[in-house]
Amino acid sequence: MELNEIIITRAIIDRFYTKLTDNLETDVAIVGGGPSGLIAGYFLAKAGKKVVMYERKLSIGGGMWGGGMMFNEIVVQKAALSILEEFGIRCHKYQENYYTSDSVEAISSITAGAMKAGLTIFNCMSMEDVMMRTDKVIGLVLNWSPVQMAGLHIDPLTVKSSFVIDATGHATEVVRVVHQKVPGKLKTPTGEIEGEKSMWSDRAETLTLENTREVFPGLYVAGMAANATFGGPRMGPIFGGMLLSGEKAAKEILKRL
Ligand code: 48H
Repeated sequence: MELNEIIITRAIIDRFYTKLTDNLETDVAIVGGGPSGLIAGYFLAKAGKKVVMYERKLSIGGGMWGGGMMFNEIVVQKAALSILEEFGIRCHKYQENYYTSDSVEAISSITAGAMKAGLTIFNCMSMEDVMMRTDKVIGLVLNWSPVQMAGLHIDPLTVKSSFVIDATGHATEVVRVVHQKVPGKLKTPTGEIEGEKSMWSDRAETLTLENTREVFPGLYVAGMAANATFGGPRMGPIFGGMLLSGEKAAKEILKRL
């Protein structure tokens, strides 16, 4: 049978339109497709929740692809091994409490696992604002990343969700937007963004987990964004904290859905 270009085009438009309209109102909207966001999405979707992720870049995976300084291996401590196992990711015991995995295998397996569990991902889309009702985040304001990159003056569209997770990594973009709109109202010690501190792997890994919580009504932080919001240090290319943070964000939100 001869292939028809218009059917190919129609198939893409129809399917994408369905995916888009199916996700205008969700339980959870995750901004950022790095390891913490993907793990949060996986556990929420696995629990049967309607969960959608928006990632600015074409590729999903955030800072995990590059391992440490483009040496594409990651280190994971024992506490997070169960998460690697959940996705069938192979790991190598380097020494007691230090395990390594190929970063490409890790992020591609997590992405596939999360999608198969039910997570919907939109790539090339960026959060540029949030939707709020009297001091509560109730959704996201989105635009195509290429629109932002080109600096075009094109109005965004809006989606609604019961909870939003800021998993935008070091940039902490959702929290920054909220802070800009309602300064001094974050649930941090100062009400402001505390800011990421210098490298201290051990402390950072513990604090990442502690800092994974609601920072403003309706808005949770996970991964590096949690540390930057609450003033934790960075940890370098050890990823257990990111994985466990995603899991904790999902568990905390599940208690409230
Ligand atoms: C849509 C956005 C927007 C936006 C950003 O940086 P990530 O990998 O995030 P985490 O927290 O899951 O993982 C952090 C880890 O990769 C890391 O950097 C570590 C462990 N560093 C330690 C150290 O010492 O440096 O992913 C965040 C994702 C990226 O893909 C961005 O493109 C995306 O969020 N993003 N997506 N709308 N406004 N802002």
